[in-house]
Amino acid sequence: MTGTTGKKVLALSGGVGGAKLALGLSKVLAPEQLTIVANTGDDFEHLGLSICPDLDSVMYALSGVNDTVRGWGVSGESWQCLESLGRLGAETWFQLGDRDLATHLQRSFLLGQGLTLSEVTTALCSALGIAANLLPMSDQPVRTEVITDAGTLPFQTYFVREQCQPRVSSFHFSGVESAPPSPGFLAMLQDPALALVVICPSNPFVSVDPILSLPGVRAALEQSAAAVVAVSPIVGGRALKGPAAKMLQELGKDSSATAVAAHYAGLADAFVLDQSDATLIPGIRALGMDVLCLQTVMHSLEDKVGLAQALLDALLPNTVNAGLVV
Ligand code: FO1
Repeated sequence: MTGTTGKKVLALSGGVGGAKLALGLSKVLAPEQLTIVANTGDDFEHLGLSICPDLDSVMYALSGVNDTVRGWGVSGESWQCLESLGRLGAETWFQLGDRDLATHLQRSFLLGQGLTLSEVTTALCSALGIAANLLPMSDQPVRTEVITDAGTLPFQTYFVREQCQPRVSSFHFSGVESAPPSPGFLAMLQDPALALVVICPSNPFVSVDPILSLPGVRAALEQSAAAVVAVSPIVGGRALKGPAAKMLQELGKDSSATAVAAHYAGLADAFVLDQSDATLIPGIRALGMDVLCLQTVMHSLEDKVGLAQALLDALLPNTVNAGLVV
């Protein structure tokens, strides 16, 4: 290990796309250097259980049990409980696998014992052998609602039950005004060692905006001495995963990395776009951001580590090393 300086990195993540970069960062930074804050606007209560999809996507990715083909949940999953629930007349549109269910049961149990969501997340991560610090954005509930031509829909109803088909016009983060950032998130925002904030390639509207909308977060990031870098979830005009491109169009914007950069203008000091989008560089520079043109499509572990290392080399030189990569 060479050149670890004690500088800290904060990653803001949604689910699957963000989790890929979070995993890469966890391979090139020492555990005490990295804090990952996950969106909890996707959370909901289902069949009496507390479901936190983005926290779980990051947690499963960091512990290597994520299903990379399906994109969510645990690999090697079975569905016997869901089938039995169906026979009992329960709702089965939100698919809870047997292995994944254990997470929701244990989380719900610990929350019922009075632990905060931060404490529960730390306990689950520790049990899964995760060294990096993963935190919910808040310990208080925030619930994303999607305003669509089919009415106002809770996020998972829009995303899973309605398969993102309704046309969106705006978003509402119910409860956000009274949801302070989680204690660990707040501490990181105030930590003088914080040198870099990475907005992962997650959906800007429903994965990142809930985090930025928490009281004080945007202002803290704007005033922070730490550099803020956002990684585009749009490559070649298409979302790497999920409805980001469709949402951009329905909101009357271009489905392009430039539109994502414009969304973060005034907040991000630098923007990362894919090498295949290099023609967009001048337009993004004109928004007042430095531009990094990197390979952002992450299929393999090498891709994830490569993007993390390239980001840190560019924005935090002399901070990381190659020795931690396993
Ligand atoms: N996504 C789906 O598209 N269909 C599902 O049935 C589904 C179930 C599910 C269960 C647990 C969990 O943690 C995540 C799950 N997801 C499912 C993903 C979830 O909807 C996420 O919110 C999205 O991936 C957006 O981040």
